[in-house]
Amino acid sequence: MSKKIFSGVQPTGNLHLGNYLGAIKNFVDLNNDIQNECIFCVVDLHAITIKQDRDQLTNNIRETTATFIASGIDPTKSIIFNQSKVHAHAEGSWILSCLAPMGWLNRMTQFKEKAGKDKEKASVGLYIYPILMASDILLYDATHVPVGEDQKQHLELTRDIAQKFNKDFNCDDFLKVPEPLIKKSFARIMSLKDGLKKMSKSDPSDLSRINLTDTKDEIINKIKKAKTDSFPIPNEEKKLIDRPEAENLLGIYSSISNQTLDKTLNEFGGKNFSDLKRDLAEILSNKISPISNEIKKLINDQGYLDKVLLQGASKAEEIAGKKIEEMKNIIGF
Ligand code: AQP
Repeated sequence: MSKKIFSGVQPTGNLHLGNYLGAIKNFVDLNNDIQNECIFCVVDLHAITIKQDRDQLTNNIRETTATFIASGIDPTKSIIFNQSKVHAHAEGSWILSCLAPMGWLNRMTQFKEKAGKDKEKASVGLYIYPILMASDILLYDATHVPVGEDQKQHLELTRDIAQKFNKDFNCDDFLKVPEPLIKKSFARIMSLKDGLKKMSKSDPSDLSRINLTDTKDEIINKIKKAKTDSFPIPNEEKKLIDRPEAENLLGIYSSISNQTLDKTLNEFGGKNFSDLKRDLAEILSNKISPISNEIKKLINDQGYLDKVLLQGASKAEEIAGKKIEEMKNIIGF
């Protein structure tokens, strides 16, 4: 069955292994299925919900685009563009924010995590971030949205908003209710320094994550320094309870080698973490180094990256521009 895919990544620098295994690797598989129509967005409007440096933001938009292409997304098959170039996203977001109740947004855990204790100082944009995400997805009639597990709640909100719009305006099925595509296992990659914290671009410690631009030596060093515990590796999944760092490293190994956790536990059960770390560093550098080299090459070709984004924006505008006009008509504008 053909799918209409939409997903986005924020150009906030330091794209990492969590972004790759949780999202971008799936984008590539979906791109490779000729039946699918895929749209991958560099969500720069989302990025400014937190203060950004001007030049850094411009570079990060290009670097995220380069990462998509270097990972295997073909810009001649899939649409790649940056969100701020298509006006309908912001317009749709306003319309949907007039319909989504505050109570729904108050439940969003990502806002609570990102705003932290000082939520009075967080931007209003950060609070309504999930509504902009709903607008992104619904404007393209996306049937499926590949995301990491951390975005599941936002996607459920998108579904609720679509249903409410259709009901409030009596326009059955006008906004398509999308399905999440979340990997069943290892959908949340954790920090290398703390197995209870998500691997994240904004973690102040670079040792907490494998960046997609890391060199082979950096990868080896980070895996060597990754936190573990003092017990040997078990051979059964149930023995990983309360061992988040062990579970994370074994999960990363399984995910990058496309094998089950059971198989990895069979391979390493009873061995020391130094054995797992040696093999993990090798398999990661074999996978990440070609992507990293390609990103560095593409970044030097700004003209090409800008052309990909411009052509993508023009195709995206055609789809989203039509949908927003229909939406405005339904409302009565
Ligand atoms: N640790 C993770 N494990 C699995 N998937 C992850 N994703 C992010 N972190 C992990 C998935 O990557 C996609 C793009 O994420 P994003 O850039 O839009 O925003 P994010 O989730 O806020 O990413 P970060 O790294 O955590 O950024 P900061 O530090 O700025 O908050 C999404 O599909 C996400 O699920």
